[in-house]
Amino acid sequence: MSSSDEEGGGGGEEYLFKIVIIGDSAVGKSNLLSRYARNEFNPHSKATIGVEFQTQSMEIDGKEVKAQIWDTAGQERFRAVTSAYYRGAVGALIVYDITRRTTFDSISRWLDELKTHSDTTVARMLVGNKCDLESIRNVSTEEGKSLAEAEGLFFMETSALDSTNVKSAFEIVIREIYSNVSRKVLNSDSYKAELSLNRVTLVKSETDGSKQTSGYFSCCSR
Ligand SMILES: Nc1nc2c(ncn2[C@@H]2O[C@H](COP(=O)(O)OP(=O)(O)OP(=O)(O)O)[C@@H](O)[C@H]2O)c(=O)[nH]1
Ligand SMILES: [Mg+2]
Repeated sequence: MSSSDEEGGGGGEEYLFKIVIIGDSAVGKSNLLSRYARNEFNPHSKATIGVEFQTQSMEIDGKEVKAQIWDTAGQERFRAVTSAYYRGAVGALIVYDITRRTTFDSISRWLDELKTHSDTTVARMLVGNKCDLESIRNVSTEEGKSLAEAEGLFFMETSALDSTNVKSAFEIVIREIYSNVSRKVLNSDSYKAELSLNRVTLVKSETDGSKQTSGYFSCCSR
């Protein structure tokens, strides 16, 4: 046993959430992650091979919440074992490129794959990346929004290049996971066991009135 339960101590609680980034090759998954975790952008980034992850912390309700964010290849031939990639994920960013319609058409396939491999509630955000490239836009904000509405996803348009909405996109997902974990579920033993396997610690039973609205829309073309 490592850190034991502390009654009323207020310290001791630790949260670690696994989040996956998925979407076609070259939509900007790796750059979204490097922008969020290291504030870096690489205009010449190479296609990802295999799997990488970065851990980033934020504070919610005075608690440190860590997100372990996984990035993999959009290209089938470079992908590592798919089920391992998704295992234990409680959040997902599903990314397309607003300048390439084919990447938007692939979203339903990515959603299916996510559904097939996930074993628990996953906080999902549809991300239309590269919104700095307005002049060659090929998918309208409205289309993104309505797909998100139809599928029950959060939605944002982002730019890893100029940083628009990158932090918000990740943080909304992290907050949603946090609220999923601290809100419902506390009655289900199997769910608890599952979460602790995934190294997510549950808050004792806390009546958290601050419910987040689902459907959080934002985009950069205001
Ligand atoms: N203009 C613009 N270019 C971007 C943006 N995000 C990424 N790019 C560029 O798009 C290309 C692909 O970006 P990556 O982050 O490597 O794409 P990926 O989704 O990780 O690709 P795979 O690893 O093959 O799945 C690179 O040339 C990036 O510089 C963005 O927000 N705006
Ligand atoms: Mg990549």
